[in-house]
Amino acid sequence: MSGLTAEQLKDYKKHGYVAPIDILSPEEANKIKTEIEYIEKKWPDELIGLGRNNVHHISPVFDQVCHNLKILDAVESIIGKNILVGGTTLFIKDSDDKGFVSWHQDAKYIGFEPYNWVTAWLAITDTNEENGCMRMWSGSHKKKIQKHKDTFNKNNLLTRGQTVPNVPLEDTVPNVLKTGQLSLHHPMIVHGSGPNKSNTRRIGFVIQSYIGTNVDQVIGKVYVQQARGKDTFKYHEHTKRPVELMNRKDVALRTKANEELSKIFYSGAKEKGKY
Ligand SMILES: O=C(O)CCC(=O)C(=O)O
Repeated sequence: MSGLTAEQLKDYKKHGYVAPIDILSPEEANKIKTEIEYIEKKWPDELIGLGRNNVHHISPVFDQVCHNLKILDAVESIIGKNILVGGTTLFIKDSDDKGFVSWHQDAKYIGFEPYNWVTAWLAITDTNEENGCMRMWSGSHKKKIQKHKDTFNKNNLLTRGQTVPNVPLEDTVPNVLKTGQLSLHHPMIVHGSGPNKSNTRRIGFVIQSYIGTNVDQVIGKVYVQQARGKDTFKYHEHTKRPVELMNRKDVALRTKANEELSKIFYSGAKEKGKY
C-alpha cells in the first residue's frame, strides 16, 4: 500500500484536509467527463436535482473511481483498512453559474458517526479560484460542530443552504486542483466555494464519503459498497457493483438510495430545496 506520506498525514491532521494528491491522468479524468456528457445527452433528467447523487450505482465508470486503488490507499491512511463507499455526489458548476456552496461542516448534516470517515473530492476539470474551487478553513476541524443557519438560498448548492456565520476569510485557503487530482477533507472542517466566474464548466466528483465499517448512519439509511477489508459491524445494506450503464435494477436501487439520502439531508428542515 502506498498511502499518504507522513508529511501528507501531518497536513491532514493539522489543517483538516490534504491536497493535491495525484490520482488520474488528464485523459482518464476526461473519460469521466465524457461519461457525464453522454448521460446528460441520453437521459437529460438523470444527473439534475437529487440525481446528482449516487451516480456510482448506475455507471461502471464512476463505480471504478470509487474503487481506485490510489484513492483507497490514501483513504486507508486516514480511516484504516476496513472501508465502505457511503455515497457520492457530483458538484457541477456551469460557466458563469451563480451556484455556490456556503460555509459548512459535513458532519453537521450527513449523519455518519463516529467520525471515522473522510470525503474525497476528485477534480474532473481544473478547479481554481476563478471557477469556484472549495475554500477550506484550515484547522477548523479541531473546533466543535458550529451553529448552522438554514438559508434555502436558491443559488446555494447545499440542500438547505446551511451556513456557518462569521468565517474568518483570512484563515481560509483555496483548494486548487488540476484535472485528475484529489483532496481529502475531515468531517468537521468548515469549507465552502464561490460561483464559477469562468467560461468553462467546473466538475468535482465527490465520494461523500468513505466510511470505516465501524461508522453507523444515525439519521437514516444508506446503501454501501465494500471498498476494502471486511465489514464485521454490518450496520448497512451492502449493494452489488454495476456492470453496465443504467441497468434497470441499478437505476431502481439508486432511486431508493437517493430517496433515503433526501430524508437524511432534510431531517428536521422547515422546507425542501431542489437537491
Ligand atoms: O464542490 C464544492 O464546491 C463543494 C463540495 C463540498 O462541500 C464537499 O465535497 O463537502
